[in-house]
Amino acid sequence: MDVTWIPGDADALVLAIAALVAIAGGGGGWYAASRRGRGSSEPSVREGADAGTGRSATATTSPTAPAAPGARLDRLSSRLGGGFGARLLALVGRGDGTDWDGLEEALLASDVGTAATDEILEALKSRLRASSDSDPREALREVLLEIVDVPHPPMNLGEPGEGEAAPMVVVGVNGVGKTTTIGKLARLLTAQGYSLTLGAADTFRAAAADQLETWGSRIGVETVRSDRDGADPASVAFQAMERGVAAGSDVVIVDTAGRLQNKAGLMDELGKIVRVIGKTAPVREVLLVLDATTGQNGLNQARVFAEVANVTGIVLTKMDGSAKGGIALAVQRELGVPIRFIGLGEGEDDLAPFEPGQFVDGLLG
Ligand SMILES: Nc1nc2c(ncn2[C@@H]2O[C@H](COP(=O)(O)OP(=O)(O)OP(=O)(O)O)[C@@H](O)[C@H]2O)c(=O)[nH]1
Ligand SMILES: [Mg+2]
Repeated sequence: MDVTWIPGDADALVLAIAALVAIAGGGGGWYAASRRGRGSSEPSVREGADAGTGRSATATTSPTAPAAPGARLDRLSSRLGGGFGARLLALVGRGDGTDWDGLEEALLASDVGTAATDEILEALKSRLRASSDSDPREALREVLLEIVDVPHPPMNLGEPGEGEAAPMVVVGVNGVGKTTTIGKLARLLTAQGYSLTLGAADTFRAAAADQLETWGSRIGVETVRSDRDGADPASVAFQAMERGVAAGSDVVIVDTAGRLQNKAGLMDELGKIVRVIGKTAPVREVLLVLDATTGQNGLNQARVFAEVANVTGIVLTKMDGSAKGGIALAVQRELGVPIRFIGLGEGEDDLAPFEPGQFVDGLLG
């Protein structure tokens, strides 16, 4: 469901405050007062070279060159799937040699989900029956590829150098890897020539903004933040957009909190963020981050987020530690939006653009 937003009184107040802060160049007491212990009246915009001081500085480049995006999934493929492919392959044989019950169990245990499991079993049966000497591995490869190979139009971020300040919002429950993914993604996009601004709209705790700022600092991109726990996330998002436009950034990536336990609260907060960003430019991408180790629970989260925000893409994190990687086979068909990236570790280059063929080959080992 797309969320349509009709500003209410509370929203009008948020916008009014955000606009006041912007007009005053951050000099209004509200935002400045939210900055812990600096006594400065400037908005809390920091750049890589000067993280922590609040001063503006020329962004530095990352000390190490990022790994090439296209080769990442190949490089990291040995971390994929936790033996998922090997378990399936052990059950599939030529002719009548397939243990269909065992295969169904293995698929369900890996959180492929019932609908995708049925589809895989049916497709595999017809392939193996069509020819008694079909190569079981190749048949399984083709069937899995059919499941994951859905249309992947490019992300709607414009071209590097256009300076459109295309807003991207990153959502997901707490701990799934949102902030880490933004750091890795910022490094990847920077390597592709995009200039970025980061917005720390997870204001639930200052440490969340610190974490994002540390990534920004390492990569050499600006992070816009408030140091006050509980500051209005939508105001920070607004500030990030303003700064992104002023700096001529190509993309503004906004981090969000994942702690809202109920749908109404989530809808309220994400809605405000999207709406306030939309005052500057409509949100282009909403990336939903899912922790692959949570399996079906992750799918349930995905359904809720898809209802409250117009999710345009999925990032599956922790595929390196997941024996339940089958979620990758279920989630695209469930949500109807493409997997964009796969997280395969905690390192700065351990995020790979999703490519169906490489992914299935990696799964099957
Ligand atoms: N192994 C592995 N760990 C990951 C991956 N992505 C993130 N993590 C780890 O997961 C933990 C949580 O990551 P965060 O980025 O802080 O998660 P978050 O969603 O921002 O969490 P909150 O801000 O609390 O909502 C960190 O220890 C990350 O290093 C991944 O792809 N693989
Ligand atoms: Mg976070």
